Amino acid sequence: RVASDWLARLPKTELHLHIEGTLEPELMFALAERNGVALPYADVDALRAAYDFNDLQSFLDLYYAGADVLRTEADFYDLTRAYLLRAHADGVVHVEIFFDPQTHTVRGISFATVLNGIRRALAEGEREFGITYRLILCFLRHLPESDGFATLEDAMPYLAQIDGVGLDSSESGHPPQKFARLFARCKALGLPRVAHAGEEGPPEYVWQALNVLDVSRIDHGVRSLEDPVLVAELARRRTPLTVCPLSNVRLKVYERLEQHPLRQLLQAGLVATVNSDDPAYFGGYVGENWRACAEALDLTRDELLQLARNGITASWMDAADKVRWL
Ligand code: ES4
Ligand code: ZN
Repeated sequence: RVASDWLARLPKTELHLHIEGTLEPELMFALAERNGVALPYADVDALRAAYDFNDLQSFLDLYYAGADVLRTEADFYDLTRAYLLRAHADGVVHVEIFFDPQTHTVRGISFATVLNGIRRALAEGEREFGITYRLILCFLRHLPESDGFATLEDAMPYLAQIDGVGLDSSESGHPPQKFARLFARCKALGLPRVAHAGEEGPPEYVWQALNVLDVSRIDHGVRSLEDPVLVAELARRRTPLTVCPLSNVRLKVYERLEQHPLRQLLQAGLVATVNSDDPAYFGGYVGENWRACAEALDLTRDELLQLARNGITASWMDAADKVRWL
């Protein structure tokens, strides 16, 4: 068993983190009060008790409802600031954060309000804690591709402040293929691309993310293990997987953490990384994901070091920073 202080000091990255998924019940109630929003829960405990999910969709329903308390630039700043305090405490040196503009613009909140609040906290976090960052705009795949194009239009004045695009929300029934033209447009604009694939969806969705969307990373990707030809291709291309172990257990991709295939991914030669996804909803920030996996899977020092190195390698941080951490 590895020492917990050794694990705590390991330089960590977070490459799969939905900022809306860091909204803790306490902050949700505080923002509801500040903005005059009524929540359908008596208190924080009643809300937390509702975090008992059967699958991805049952989580997403609560996640989108909770995001309704986010209204002003100060709200997005406070949300991101609270997350960065947690990340810093966990020894995170670099974060790549997803945000879902469509969740907010549909409620009449401007793209700039969302972006400015998040970025102000990120810039401050780098000055204060040295946490470097990238920001990734995610398109919601349960909505039509035309909605994604409208969101890309909203983003056009701010492209210099967006480091890449992703694809999230309900996977089943919404294959990457559905967004072929949108991602081609993003590629033409020079935006790096990632996509959630192979979380609940089949290996075929991972193939589409690679070959149709031309992504440089796969978010989740755990179901790739069902297709040996796909595993060989991911290893050959060195395409990183941003794996979220506690998320996978909470959303019942795996019944218990002991059954999580993190070690198998490493042994197959894949660039697997450890991330937290929606930590306020899934019961653990990135440090807890590392600790829980080290324990449940009895990971060795070498395996943990490999995961940490994978996080640096898979990130979009500056080359000089990679050299510094590797
Ligand atoms: C998500 Cl766990 C997960 N999967 C897909 N989309 C998401 N958005 C927020 N969390
Ligand atoms: Zn995710």
